[in-house]
Amino acid sequence: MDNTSSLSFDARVERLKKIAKTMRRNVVDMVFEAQSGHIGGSLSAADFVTALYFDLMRIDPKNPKWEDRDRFILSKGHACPIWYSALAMRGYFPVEELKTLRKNDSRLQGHPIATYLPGLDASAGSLGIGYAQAVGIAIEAMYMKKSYKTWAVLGDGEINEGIVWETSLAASKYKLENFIAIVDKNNLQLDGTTDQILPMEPLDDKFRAFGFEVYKMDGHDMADVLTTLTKAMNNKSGKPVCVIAYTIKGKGVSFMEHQLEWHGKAPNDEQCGKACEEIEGDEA
Ligand SMILES: Cc1ncc(C[n+]2csc(CCOP(=O)(O)OP(=O)(O)O)c2C)c(N)n1
Ligand SMILES: [Mg+2]
Repeated sequence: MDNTSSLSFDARVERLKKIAKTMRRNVVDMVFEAQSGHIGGSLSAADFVTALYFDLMRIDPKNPKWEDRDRFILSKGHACPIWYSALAMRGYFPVEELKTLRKNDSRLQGHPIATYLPGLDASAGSLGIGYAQAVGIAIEAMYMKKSYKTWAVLGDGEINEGIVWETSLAASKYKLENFIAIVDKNNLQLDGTTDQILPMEPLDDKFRAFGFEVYKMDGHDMADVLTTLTKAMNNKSGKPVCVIAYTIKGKGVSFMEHQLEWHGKAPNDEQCGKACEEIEGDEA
């Protein structure tokens, strides 16, 4: 956990909201600089990734391999600009390096490679694979009697993958109360709405049927995010947890919000300027 223990709940929320703005700025700047990358799904995940990295998770950036650290895997690995931003801002590597996203020889590839960068607990990009690795890590924690938590972030298109459900059965079988899946429910995937491609509702009932404790939160209301993730973190139900985060793809930039085309498109000069202005000016 970051050193926020002396702050009131409201002060923690305000602090996180400010950090989330910088996280969003970084995403826009990185994808602009690279002229490629996944912006929409990075922005939808910005608030809860911020809450985890800057308040809730027990991590030590100076000791990235610390055995007792909480684990985090962005299974929807294409949205790695938001993961890289969190890691850089927490001091795992220089913030300057964010500019190298997707460049040849960069440690910040278009899909995260765990051996390239400190702080990445698994590689991800082939949808569903990060989730399976996360559950494997949580099983290890259980056997080794470790108290760390394992967090995995899934996209709502990613959960179409069969491996997600096989993995969920295993998480339930092993009663992984140390494991928390967050589904970034932004209702869009690569080339359509999630309902057009493969309807998954009722999602809460599905995860319950697969043996999970299910919580829901507004993924852009920082107070709700902090409260719900704290509850998930302190889960003692004897079951793994799934948090359904209701979010907006492209959140924070008006012309990107809910827009399929911004799944994996880079802004031009003018769009980048407007996006940064909006993020800076946002009162939230
Ligand atoms: C196994 C696999 N199939 C297909 C893809 C191509 N792909 C990349 S992103 C994406 C859509 C993901 O949508 P979602 O999980 O909803 O992510 P988000 O909306 O948060 O960006 C797809 C199909 C992939 N990366 N891996
Ligand atoms: Mg989606």
